[in-house]
Formats: sequence, C-alpha cells, structure tokens
Amino acid sequence: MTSESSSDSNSIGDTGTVVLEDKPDLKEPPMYQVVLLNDDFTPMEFVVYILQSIFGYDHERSTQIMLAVHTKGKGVCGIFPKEIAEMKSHEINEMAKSHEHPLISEIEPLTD
Ligand code: TYC
Repeated sequence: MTSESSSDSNSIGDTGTVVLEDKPDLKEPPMYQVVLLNDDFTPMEFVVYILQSIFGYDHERSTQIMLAVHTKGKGVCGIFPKEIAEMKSHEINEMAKSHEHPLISEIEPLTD
C-alpha cells in the first residue's frame, strides 16, 4: 500500500503529493422498525409466508411473530437502516396488494 492510500489523515507519498483524506464516518445510520398491522382478512399462512420470504425467518419464528401481531394488533418484524426498512415495507404492501389481501406494514423511526 502506498502512503497516498494509507489511512493516515495527512501524508506525503513517494510523489511528494500531499493527500488529505476524509475522516472515516463512524456514525451508525438511523434505524427504522418495520411494523406489521393486523387485519381480519389476510390468511395467517400468507403472513407467515411473507415473514419467511422477506425477512428470512424460519416457519416457527414467522408463526410466533404473526400470532403476536394477530393478538396485539401490531408488531415489529425487523429493524433496519431507513432505505432497507422502506424497501421491505414496500415489498410487503405490494405482495399483499397483488394477492388482494388487506395486509399493511409501515415503518417507524427508532428513537435511541
Ligand atoms: N388476523 C388475521 C386472521 O385471523 C391474521 C393476520 C395476522 C393478519 C397478522 C395480518 O399482520 C397480520 N386471518
């Protein structure tokens, strides 16, 4: 590795060029919860299938999450950086629409 590409914040390399590198951004991105809402019509197995395919949970864990949403009215199904949370929520809502189920998810900022 040459000194131009080293992690020094200010180094003089072989060419005599002064390289000023940005400080690495160490801040974590703001995180968002993907929240699933209960309804009276979406089949339980469809919700379980959504949780398996979009979040990668196994059948048992997906069933636990689905039943918690079913009994409590809503529930968190994952926590991600904003763009990922938006993509997953959008994917749930589009899959539900395409199967003509009223299932809805939304995202919520996590205040730390
Ligand atoms: N309440 C639905 C039923 O009895 C199942 C369900 C669970 C729907 C979770 C949505 O987010 C949901 N078929």
